[in-house]
Amino acid sequence: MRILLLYPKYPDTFWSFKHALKFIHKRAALPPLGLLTIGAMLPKEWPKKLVDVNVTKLTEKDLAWADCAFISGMVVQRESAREIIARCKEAGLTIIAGGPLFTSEYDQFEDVDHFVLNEAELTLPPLLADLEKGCPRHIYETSEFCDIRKTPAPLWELIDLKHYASMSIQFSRGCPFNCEFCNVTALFGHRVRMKTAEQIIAELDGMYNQGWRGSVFFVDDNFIGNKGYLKNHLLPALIQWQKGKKEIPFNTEASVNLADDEPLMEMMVKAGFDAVFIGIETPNEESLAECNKQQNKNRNLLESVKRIQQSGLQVTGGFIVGFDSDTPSIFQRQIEFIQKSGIVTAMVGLLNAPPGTRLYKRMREEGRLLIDFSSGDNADGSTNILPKMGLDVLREGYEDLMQHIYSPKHYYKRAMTFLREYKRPKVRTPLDFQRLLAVVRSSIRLGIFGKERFQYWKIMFWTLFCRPKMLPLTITLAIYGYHFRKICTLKIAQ
Ligand code: B12
Repeated sequence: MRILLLYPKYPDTFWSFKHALKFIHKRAALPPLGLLTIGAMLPKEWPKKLVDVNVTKLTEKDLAWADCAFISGMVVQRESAREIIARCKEAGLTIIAGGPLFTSEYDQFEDVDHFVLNEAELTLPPLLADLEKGCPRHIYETSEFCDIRKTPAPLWELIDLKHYASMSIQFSRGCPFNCEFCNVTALFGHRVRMKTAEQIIAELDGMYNQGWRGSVFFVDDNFIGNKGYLKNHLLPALIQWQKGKKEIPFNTEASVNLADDEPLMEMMVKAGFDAVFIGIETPNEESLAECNKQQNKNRNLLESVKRIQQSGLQVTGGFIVGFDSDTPSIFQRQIEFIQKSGIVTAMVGLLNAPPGTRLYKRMREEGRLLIDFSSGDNADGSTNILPKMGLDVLREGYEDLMQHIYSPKHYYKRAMTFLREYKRPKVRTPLDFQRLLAVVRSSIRLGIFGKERFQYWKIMFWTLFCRPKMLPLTITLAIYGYHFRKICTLKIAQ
């Protein structure tokens, strides 16, 4: 069987980084790791071609070549997934779909022949066996969680690495916490399942041997879900792996209790980590209690963020407005928190209730569910629930908040707060030709033609004189700011 592995297009969103990628001539932020992993699970002798439509076109020739299409995607990619499915159907291919989009809403896709839902480690082998017997079913699903120590390494050779700004790798799945709005535990469970340090090293070797020298994102739901294994096995192995090489910068996602563990932060920085995404959600203690965000409660969140930044890890953060306990004063409180924290990349969204979450169940019971699904884009200002403060007040407050924190004046002020606090990590993103050109491109686009030109040169000169080694990071932050402002303008115009 000739297999086409297909990854749909992202819309222009906060996380697409579309407007920032242009500066470094990259076509997408990250590769489709799920599909690369599926590729490695399929029989070796089946010829495979991966088309990520974020980086290249799906041509008629591709469709004519293949017998079967394997499609992946997240909810946010549903429109493009529909178009791709229609084209595959027209071309007469057998269509097999899996991944988060289809696990959440497979009943919306009539033209798919076989759904391989949940974790493919468990649901793909029965499909392959049934295909061999000539009697494949329509749906393969499971309520079990697999042992990811048996997950094969992604087939990096299926993609052209140079089109991506960063690579990704997955060490663990699942999260020990139980936040009411989060679907991670519904999708991946409470128990943190981990790959072995040896598997991770083999995966890193795979991409390194393929020529990759840029940053790597550990796409774990909570990287510090098992601190013991990290300290005793994975981090020592990563520290060892970096030796004798041009070191690779890592980043990941973790819970805020990372701030309580100085030795862990030190080891992470030593292993090459320079940034971490944290679900801060809200400075409102009642809202944290309402959504059961235990790990954020009863602590000085601002101090925690500072401690992490001072250890050498940039904090990027997720924030939510629209909890039942929020009053209209929340917008100003969030603004003050975000500005003081120096969290430059602050993803703020309205509270949503994705299917499968406890919040979804509660909203349905309370008759407050507006639609059955959420847009899938956390930062588009939409929600599928009726908020206590009223939709209009929430939307208006949200738009003002976003315009405030991403206005050049406040964005650059926040960047400066961060740069003052941040301990420069020892591993630096390698400066390739495109990154050098990005310096020129940003000085022209932001420094000459941009609305932010005054703030741009102010921060550049400040960095040059006060923290010269941070200059590449300052340029990156300026470019991100440009992307975020474009997204805000776009969403507010809609
Ligand atoms: C990395 C990541 C991203 C990257 C995307 C990188 C990329 N190109 O894929 C970035 C940072 C850009 C991102 C952004 C967002 N993400 Co995201 N992201 C993740 C994360 C953390 C890891 C995904 C991953 O690579 N996993 C590793 C691979 C190996 O696993 P996998 O893709 O799930 O694949 C397995 C199965 O799903 C299945 N499978 C996958 N594809 C296919 C295809 C076929 C044919 C088959 C048979 C099986 C199959 O088999 C694989 C092996 O088990 C997940 C959480 C998670 N733990 O998965 C969230 C997740 C996928 N993201 C999610 C969301 C909502 C978003 C955002 C909308 C908002 C946000 N959370 O911030 C944005 C939107 C993106 C955009 N551009 O607008 C949701 C998706 C929910 C849904 N039902 O669609 C998840 C599940 C997190 C969550 N809490 O709900 N994300």
